[in-house]
Amino acid sequence: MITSELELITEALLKGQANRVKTLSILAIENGINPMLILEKGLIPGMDIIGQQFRDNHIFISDVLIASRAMHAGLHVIKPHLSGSDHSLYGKVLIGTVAGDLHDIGKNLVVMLLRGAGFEVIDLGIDVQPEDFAEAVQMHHPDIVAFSAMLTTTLYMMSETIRTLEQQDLRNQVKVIIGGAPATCDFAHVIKADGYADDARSAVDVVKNLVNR
Ligand code: B12
Repeated sequence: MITSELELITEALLKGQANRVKTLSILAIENGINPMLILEKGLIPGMDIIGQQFRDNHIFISDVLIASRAMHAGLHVIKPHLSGSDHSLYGKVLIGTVAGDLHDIGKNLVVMLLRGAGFEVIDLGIDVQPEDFAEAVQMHHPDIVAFSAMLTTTLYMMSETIRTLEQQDLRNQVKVIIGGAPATCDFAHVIKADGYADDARSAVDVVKNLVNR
């Protein structure tokens, strides 16, 4: 029963039906389905298929945009249920998608789960210039700075941003973690980041470990 409800969400996302994804997600929540299950078994599988179809040139970028709008409609519904407001704050995380990169679905998931786990998260959004990260570090004094990138061509902006933090004597005040499809643990070592995670759930674990250290 639950499976079919989740499959309907995936199906609606694949068709780019934002309103239907929204309605089905509301229904699923009302029926007591765990929001994490809606995310992992309904919404993300849809985006995975869209990614595959885009890679294989079966759909156009406009189709991807329409599907990601539907994804956001679902995320909007489950967000309040993932991010409880009564959590105590464990630490402060500053996050953004690096300069030149407009992908934010994965980053937004990381934001949601971190907030759900009780962290204060300052989200700088997409296409964040190194100087803007640095300015935000000075302003907000986060424990962790998190970079997201989805393009191989924007990965190097992570090291650029770290360099900017170093130049402004801010690097030793924060831990840096990275993520996004082209990022790897090895790359994190190369650019001397403090942590890497390949999905939003493990991002929470990595942040918890670094804050506790
Ligand atoms: C949706 C999408 C878009 C949308 C973005 C909408 C949006 N608001 O984000 C639009 C249509 C705008 C887009 C544009 C482009 N895209 Co695009 N896009 C995708 C697509 C299909 C899905 C990405 C996604 O949202 N995945 C779902 C989320 C949940 O997964 P995720 O992002 O990986 O995030 C998870 C983890 O990586 C991790 N994570 C993410 N961030 C962080 C951060 C931290 C700190 C941590 C710890 C973890 C973490 O946790 C997340 C949740 O578990 C991918 C294909 C794919 N399969 O990934 C291509 C893809 C990323 N795009 C690609 C390309 C080429 C482009 C364009 C250049 C296309 C073009 N010719 O114009 C432009 C670039 C625009 C720009 N300057 O950024 C390529 C990149 C290839 C490469 N290796 O560089 C991909 C891989 C498609 C492909 N195979 O060709 N795209």
